[in-house]
Amino acid sequence: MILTGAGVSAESGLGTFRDKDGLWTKYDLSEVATPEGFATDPAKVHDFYNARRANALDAAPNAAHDALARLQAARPGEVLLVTQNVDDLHERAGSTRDVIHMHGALTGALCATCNHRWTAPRVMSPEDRCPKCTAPSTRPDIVWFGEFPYQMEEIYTALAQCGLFVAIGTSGQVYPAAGFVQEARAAGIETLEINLEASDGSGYFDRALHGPATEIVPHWVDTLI
Ligand code: BV8
Repeated sequence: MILTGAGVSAESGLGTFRDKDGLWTKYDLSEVATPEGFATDPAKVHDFYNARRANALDAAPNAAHDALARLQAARPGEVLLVTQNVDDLHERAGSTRDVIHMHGALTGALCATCNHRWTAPRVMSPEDRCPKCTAPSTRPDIVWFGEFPYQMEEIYTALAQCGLFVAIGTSGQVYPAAGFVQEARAAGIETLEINLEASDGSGYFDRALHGPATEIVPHWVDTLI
């Protein structure tokens, strides 16, 4: 099982959150990534995600995304990609199955009234009406702080059964994702961290490969394949 974070998309030009001049240094997380923030100022939240959706659509997958797609192709059904990222670069690199977006996706829209889901338009606004119930309560299909991540049952089942747990490009500060390495260790599963540098959770990993994902991941995948 492979958990990816913002670091895997960093070299595609998409900002990370907690690095120098990361997203959370420019925006107040509580205003743009919480249900309370959305209730207070839906236009500000839509603007935040409209900008990220545009960036993601203009970005291209990088060698790390490509290598992970190659690994999945070489081991069909054996490699589950759980991503904290809301961009679709894994899919655009060719990872079409066995990808779980535990924090949602910029390509998704959700109705806060009837829970209907549809493909998000490039630009969303608070005035948009739900295609199903017509309520003006559309939101990005993103998991905000304080909300329950998606497909946790599936993730914990895979985590308990996997032969190797790898975290790529994540600072290990956001739960429950940050706790996966501890679950793996408790189950006696080998753990590997691939990151630009040691993260907050580095101490929990058996092994670590540090450096830019576009250099480390393709080489690691080649040795695996
Ligand atoms: C939950 C979507 C219950 C939005 C995100 C008080 C009240 C309520 C909740 C809490 C609380 N206190 C704590 C919590 C829990 C909270 C939490 O953990 N808060 C943190 C801040 C303490 N978590 C939640 O609320 C979660 N829900 O707890 O529900 C529950 C509990 C148990 C089981 C089930 C349910 C919901 C969290 C999801 C929030 N939404 N994203 C959006 O994207 O706009 S999280 C946000 O952080 C991002 O989405 C991102 O995915 C995520 C993690 O960040 P990273 O991906 O790690 O990115 P970061 O910038 O931090 O790090 C980048 C890394 O890359 C660095 O290590 C860097 O070195 C490396 N790097 C950089 N460049 C490269 C590189 N590596 C390789 N190559 C490079 N070139």
